Amino acid sequence: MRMMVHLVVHIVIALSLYAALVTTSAEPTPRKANRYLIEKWKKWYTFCDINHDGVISVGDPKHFETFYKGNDCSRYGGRKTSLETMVQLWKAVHLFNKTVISQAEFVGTVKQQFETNDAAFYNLIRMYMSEWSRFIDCNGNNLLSNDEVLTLLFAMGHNNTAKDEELFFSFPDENGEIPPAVVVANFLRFVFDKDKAKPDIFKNSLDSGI
Ligand SMILES: [Ca+2]
Ligand SMILES: [Ca+2]
Repeated sequence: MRMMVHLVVHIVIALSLYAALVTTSAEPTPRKANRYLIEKWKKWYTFCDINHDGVISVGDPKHFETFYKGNDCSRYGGRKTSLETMVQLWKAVHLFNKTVISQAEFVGTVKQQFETNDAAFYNLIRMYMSEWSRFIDCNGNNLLSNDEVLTLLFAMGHNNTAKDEELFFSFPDENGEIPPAVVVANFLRFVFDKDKAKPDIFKNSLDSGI
């Protein structure tokens, strides 16, 4: 009889623990940015200050606009999206359609998007990076060559060839070229992954001072 009572008590405890667990996991958990993400977003801001004047503004995309106007790909198969589209997307993602944005405003807006509008923001960044891949694929072979990536990094004001190549060779490749999906997935990890323990190619590259 005593054993029976013990058994029942154990079952009741186990069931209530299970119920508590189920209730907890069923509750919506709000997404919160952590310090690691905020640190990465600050670096992202610095990376996008293309003309290196300390602030992101409409002056920055002008740099890559001028650069790519002199970089015609039509004889190689061409780009699959236009420079105008890339300028507009760049402004939407980095300026949130303002004319100038401080680092604090940028990080604050990204944080707000991350915490309140995550799926839409995630899809915007994924689409943005996919469009870049389509734009920089000068020979239209659906792979990104060393030359195509280095041209982009130069257009973005990152003129240290050794650092640029270090980034290029960090990606897993297919016969020396990078599938666009690899770049997109790694950039999404850079912007959205809170886990410091996971390797992050873009974070490492920015840390190394690309
Ligand atoms: Ca700037
Ligand atoms: Ca290519």
